[in-house]
Amino acid sequence: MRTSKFFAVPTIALGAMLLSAGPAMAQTDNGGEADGTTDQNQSWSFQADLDTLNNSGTVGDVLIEGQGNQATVYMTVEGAAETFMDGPFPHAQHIHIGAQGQCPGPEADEDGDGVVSTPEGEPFYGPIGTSLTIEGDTSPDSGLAIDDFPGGSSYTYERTLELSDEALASVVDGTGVVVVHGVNPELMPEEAAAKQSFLDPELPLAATLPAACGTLTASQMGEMPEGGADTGVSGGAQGSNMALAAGGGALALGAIGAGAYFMRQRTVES
Ligand SMILES: [Cu+2]
Repeated sequence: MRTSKFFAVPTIALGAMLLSAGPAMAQTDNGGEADGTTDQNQSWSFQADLDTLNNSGTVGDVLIEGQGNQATVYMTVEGAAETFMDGPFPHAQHIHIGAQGQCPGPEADEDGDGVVSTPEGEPFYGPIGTSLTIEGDTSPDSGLAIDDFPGGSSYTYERTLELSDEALASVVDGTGVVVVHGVNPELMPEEAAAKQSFLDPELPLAATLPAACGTLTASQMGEMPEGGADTGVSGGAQGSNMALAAGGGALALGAIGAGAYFMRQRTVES
């Protein structure tokens, strides 16, 4: 049976069904090599262009390559706020999940202070599903652990982490949204720049304000390897599949970056 015509959603659902059938199958096995990993070998790939929110000037690209719940996140971010209290401006960044899968427009500014705060954006992109920290915990609990996030005006980010079932389901569902936070207060309306964050009264609103946002969509990179998944199940090809995915990811990210750069060049010229 060929499954290559199916999109990522049904194949992952199929993987989950096979996985739940796993223990029964393992019992009939002699138990020697029951690693159970082949059922989760389905690879997937999602990407997002991060567009500026709140006049921040911040833009970026995201690529997430995954197999089951294991995911490697590649990001490039440019034009972000540079310094905060004499240090690099920390940029909390998350995969938000489980809402409309959209980035908010200016009309989401309910209190009329001229910016769309993180709570004001939540009806569009939802709560935090994964905190894209540099190290340590990646759960929503670390959403404001600003010491654990990248900082400065431009950076690249790469981390392999485990998505929760909820986060994976949302990403696959098309409602995963990557949000980078932290806006230079000089770019904000005075009233908003003087406010403290709604999320942490110890922080200025500028530190948690959404700066860039993009909805994760299935990338073509993720659809192509599906025909090859059958061969991956048969054993030793697993490692090389992962290497291929990672290499392809880097290539794709480079291509995305070049595209974004080209677009900006055109914007400047026109
Ligand atoms: Cu966020």
